Amino acid sequence: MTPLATTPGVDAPTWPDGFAERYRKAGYWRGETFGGMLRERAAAHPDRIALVDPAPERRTWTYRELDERADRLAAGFAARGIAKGDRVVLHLPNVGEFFEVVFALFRIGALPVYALPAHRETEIGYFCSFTEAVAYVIPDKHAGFDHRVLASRVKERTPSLRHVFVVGDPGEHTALAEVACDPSEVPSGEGDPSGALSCPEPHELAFLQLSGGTTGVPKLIPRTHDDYLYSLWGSNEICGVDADTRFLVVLPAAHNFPMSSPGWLGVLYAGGTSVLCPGPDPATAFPLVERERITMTGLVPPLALVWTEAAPGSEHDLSSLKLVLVGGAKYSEEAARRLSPALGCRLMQVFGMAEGLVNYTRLDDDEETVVTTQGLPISPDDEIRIVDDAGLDVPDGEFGHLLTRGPYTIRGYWRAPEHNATAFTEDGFYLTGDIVRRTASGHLVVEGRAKDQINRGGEKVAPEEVENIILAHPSVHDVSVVAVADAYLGERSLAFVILREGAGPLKPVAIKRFVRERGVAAYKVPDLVEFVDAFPQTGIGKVSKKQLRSTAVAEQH
Ligand code: OOB
Repeated sequence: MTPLATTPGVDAPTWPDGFAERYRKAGYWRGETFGGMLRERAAAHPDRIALVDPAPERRTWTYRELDERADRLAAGFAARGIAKGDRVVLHLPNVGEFFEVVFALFRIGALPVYALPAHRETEIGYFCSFTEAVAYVIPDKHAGFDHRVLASRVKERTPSLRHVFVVGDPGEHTALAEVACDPSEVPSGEGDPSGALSCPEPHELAFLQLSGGTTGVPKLIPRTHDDYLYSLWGSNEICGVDADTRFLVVLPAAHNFPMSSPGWLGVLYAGGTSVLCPGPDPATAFPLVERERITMTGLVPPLALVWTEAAPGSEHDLSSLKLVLVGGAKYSEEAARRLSPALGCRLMQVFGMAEGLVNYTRLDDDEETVVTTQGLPISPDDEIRIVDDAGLDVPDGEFGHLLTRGPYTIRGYWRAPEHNATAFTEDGFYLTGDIVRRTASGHLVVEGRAKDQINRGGEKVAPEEVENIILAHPSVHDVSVVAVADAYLGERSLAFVILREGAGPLKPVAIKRFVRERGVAAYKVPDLVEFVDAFPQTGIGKVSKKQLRSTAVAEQH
């Protein structure tokens, strides 16, 4: 067994030297950094449009503008003492400033921690304290929610958190608009973004992504410049992304799928244009597709369904659309078959994970393959194992647990040695928790999941996290949260609750309200609540979630 290497400052197991060398030699890891990538693109085609933020009034960023603004913001961050390796929790919706901040942080080697717009105080408080973040970046208000109030509360109890930067009206915090300064004003040695000292190395961390999660708290995923950049240009080759690509960022820009598969980062890598979509519904997105001549986008299955249904009757010209990627959750074959005719473009299925491995159906796959499989890995060096419960490889065509290792799949979560011991094999394979089979052509078909997780149309819920919250309710004795089938989302969540003896009758809504009031992302509030007297048990006395799930399914029909 090869011992896992740990790069100082990375705080997580990383690729052993032999592997790293192999990935460099094979040309996967090209020794680039994100900061350097933008600088090169800005020099090569300064006046091309990199970004369009259409709302409330249309703003654009050329490659040169994005590069210069990132430099000025990097200088401002450095002047405030934000330095290489520092963590910064980024909690912005799809607005242009998101990209300025990300590239400013890349440039000084500070690490964005990508929170999702739906996250609330519980998640944000945890990200800030666990990562010992020095800064938190927010909008003033978004979707009716005042982020400044949340920020004040989190700042009060997080000693490391020195700065809150606000896009818009800052209230008691600092306006992001006031942070940027001339790079020459920053004394050298304090992270001058143009100075070599502060520049991250390609093998170092670029950012921390969030895991979908199966445990009480989400795990953080450390991605390096080398490995993530490979997933970008590898995706670009498969999806045909080039300088003419006009990508609509429909899903939250902070999620791995719209970021890198091939996503807005892939499109920037190729010199194309990303257009930010203020909302995912056809009424918002279709006019933008027409006006901005969008060629490509990425959707989760429930959205793909809504778009498929809305397109035929739409008055908008969607003919610029060439490719729609669908992934994040299982896309039913029937729904997949209807997409291309309705939208007049190609479909590509994506089965990926923030931990690394991404599979795509290919542009030259026949229709059957595109609608019935979840694709092939990006890299010839993505190692795929499909094993039975005993860990033995199963033959092609049979279902088993998917294990993977490769040039852009992490070898361990950030600061989580105990969890890493069970989430990875000793020889570095990541246990994805997905049940798949491999077809004769090597395509993977996702059949289900062994991990305790609910996939609400691409939004991942860790039952344990929700159970812990509900257990804090004074009337609750025990709780078990499971997935139930749902025609639109694929799955939704059901909390089975056993009340304490003597506790008065409770309505489902009281449990839902209790969860919501704890300040968590709305998608974690159980969709359904059912009160029961006892849970079915397994042979060794554990709660049988399998049996609970089947009870629920039976009751739905
Ligand atoms: C993407 O990333 P995550 O980290 O939010 O979730 C990963 C998990 C996978 O392990 C699998 O359980 C599920 O989401 N999943 C799919 C799927 N794509 C993801 N299950 C069935 N069919 C699919 N097509 O979700 C993600 C990251 C990059 C690209 C695309 C999706």
